[in-house]
Amino acid sequence: MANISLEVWQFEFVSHVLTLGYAAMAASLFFFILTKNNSAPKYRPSNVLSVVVMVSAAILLFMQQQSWQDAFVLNAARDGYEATNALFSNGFRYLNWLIDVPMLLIQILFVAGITGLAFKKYFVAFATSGTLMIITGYIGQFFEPGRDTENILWWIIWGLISTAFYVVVLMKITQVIKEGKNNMKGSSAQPLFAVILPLFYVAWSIYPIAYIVPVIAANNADLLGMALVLQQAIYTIADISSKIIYGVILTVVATRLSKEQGFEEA
Ligand code: RET
Repeated sequence: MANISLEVWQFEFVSHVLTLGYAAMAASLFFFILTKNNSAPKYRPSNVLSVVVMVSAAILLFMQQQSWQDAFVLNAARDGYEATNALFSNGFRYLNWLIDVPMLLIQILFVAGITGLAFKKYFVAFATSGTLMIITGYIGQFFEPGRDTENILWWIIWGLISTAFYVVVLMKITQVIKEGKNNMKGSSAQPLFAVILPLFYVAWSIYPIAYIVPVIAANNADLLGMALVLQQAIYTIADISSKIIYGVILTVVATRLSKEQGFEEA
């Protein structure tokens, strides 16, 4: 990466955070496989989609960690890291989101009990707005401050276009959670399902915050290392919340609903 040197702790901290990210996805993969049959067949696609999300995230976050290792090298005095000729970017993350965002949005439909025409409508809306949100953000990150192709104006414009699609996602998911709560009236699973709304708003909104973090280094290149540390830590927290915690809640809700409906595990 161009002209960035890192303190030893900065390099190591990001290495550890990125490793935590893919290890958590690999571990949770087993949770989602092993709990699939705890719920009735109609709810199981939610677990199956969590499995898809985990595999894709574990592989792409591993690649993200490798690219971090390749981008910096310990200096001769062993008191800092210097940039190599390899680039570090968040590119792998965006590829991961391209797969995971539509999956995460669609998996909740199965647990919320949305069927028929409504299912098809939400499916199409989530797949298109989710994908467009990520593709436009992906274009924008090429212009991020600190990159060789930096261009603040284009970075902001693509970020705003992406935000427009994000607003659509938020509106639709709010409706889905409301409908799901109605479908769960009288069930002990309803309060837990309701927790997904604030969780979703917080966890998903962390991503655009991480997108703008490099702004702190726009006028001060000394802060580029700090921006990288913050951005990678924030993305990892967001990933664990939006994929694992969300998926576990959906699994527990589906298991409770199944039990209440008389489903007995074979
Ligand atoms: C971008 C670009 C800047 C504007 C906005 C963004 C939103 C990103 C979101 C990502 C969610 C990702 C998830 C991944 C899970 O695997 C693209 C950063 C609004 C909301 C949930």
